[in-house]
Amino acid sequence: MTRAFLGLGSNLGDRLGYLKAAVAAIGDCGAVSGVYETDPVGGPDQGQYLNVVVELDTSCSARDLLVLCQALEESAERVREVRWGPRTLDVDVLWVDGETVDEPDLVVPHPRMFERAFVMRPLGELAPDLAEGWADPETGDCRRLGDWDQITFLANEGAL
Ligand code: A4P
Ligand code: MG
Repeated sequence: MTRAFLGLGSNLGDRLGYLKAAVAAIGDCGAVSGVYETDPVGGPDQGQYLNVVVELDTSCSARDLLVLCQALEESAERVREVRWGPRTLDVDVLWVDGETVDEPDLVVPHPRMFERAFVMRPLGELAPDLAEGWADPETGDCRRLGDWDQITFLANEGAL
């Protein structure tokens, strides 16, 4: 079994609902980071994202995980219009212990993860070893709303 991390983001429609459905579908989630509300990085003018990072303990390769990511995005009825544009759900393969891939449709570790607070802050909660020495570029807002269980509980209660 190998430790792997996926990054999830949503900034369209029922953002938390899309994240919850994806986390439920992943099933063998080891742990889910806190939920962050973040200013969009790149792309056109668009709403704030909710971002989380999920840890897996898996026998899947990075390529198997890409297939999973794309299936999750499809379940969220994601429509690809513009690169870095608004989306119901984006799921990226961030990191797979001991594996690097550099192919046209798959690059792991994710090439932009180390520049992004919306990845590194939640990732650092689950994997301090991967975030060691990382300096927050402080580009835009990246606010921790709460623990995953707490935020999903409050949403179920209608308090969010
Ligand atoms: N691809 C290559 N490597 C990977 C990987 N490690 N994981 C390919 C997932 N996909 C990977 O992605 C385009 C192609 O990347 C896929 O076909 C896949 O084969 P996409 O999801 O279709 O398009 P995209 O997400 O718009 O482009 P890209 O370049 O993946 O963007 P990023 O880097 O994922 O950034 N701001 C905030 N605050 N929060 C966010 O979550 N996300 C993005 C997307 C931009 N700004 C954001 C956020
Ligand atoms: Mg993507």
